[in-house]
Amino acid sequence: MSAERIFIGIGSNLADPAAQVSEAIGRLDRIESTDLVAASGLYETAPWGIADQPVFVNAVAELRSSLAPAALLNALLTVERDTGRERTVRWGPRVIDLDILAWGSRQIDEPGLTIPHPRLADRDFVLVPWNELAPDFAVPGVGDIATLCAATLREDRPQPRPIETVEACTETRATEND
Ligand code: A4P
Ligand code: MG
Repeated sequence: MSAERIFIGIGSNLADPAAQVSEAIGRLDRIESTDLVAASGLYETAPWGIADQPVFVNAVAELRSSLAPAALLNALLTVERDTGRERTVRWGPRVIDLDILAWGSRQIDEPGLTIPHPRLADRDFVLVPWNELAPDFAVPGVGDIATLCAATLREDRPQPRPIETVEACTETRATEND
């Protein structure tokens, strides 16, 4: 397993987005030659790009993998397909969207694969969950996550809001059954 830290952005705004994001995180752990190291909490985030669409749920996961980047991207596209995504409008609603945000210190620019993800510095919905996992991580050619995260928050945009944890629901159910 390579020691490089790999970060994946996860987003959904259709068909029970929080469940889709949780399901996708589970599927990431089942990709061959790949381990899920950590996952951020889930956040409700205002749509970016096309404003007139349902709110998103976003999270970031950290992986280790011995796959090549193109092979991991392929595996992510399979997870997207298996989670029921239908490709429609760019920046439009989607059941699940998985982006490779960064791969250690690598900079890759090939047809169909750009790492680091070119639009990450604009995106509070990526940087806020990422900051939970790796505030000190330096995105090559861009900057460290904590600084990028602070710079991306805007007064004219609602901030990403953490969604309540599943543990809270489990506790409630346990009490009801007593
Ligand atoms: N591709 C190239 N580089 C990468 C990479 N680093 N990771 C190629 C993943 N894919 C990469 O992706 C199109 C192609 O990009 C892939 O097949 C791959 O070969 P896509 O996911 O079908 O395209 P898209 O997602 O419609 O477009 P784009 O520009 O990737 O959109 P984004 O950047 O994913 O943004 N608002 C909130 N609040 N939360 C969101 O999650 N997401 C979007 C989509 C818009 N607004 C949002 C959110
Ligand atoms: Mg995408």
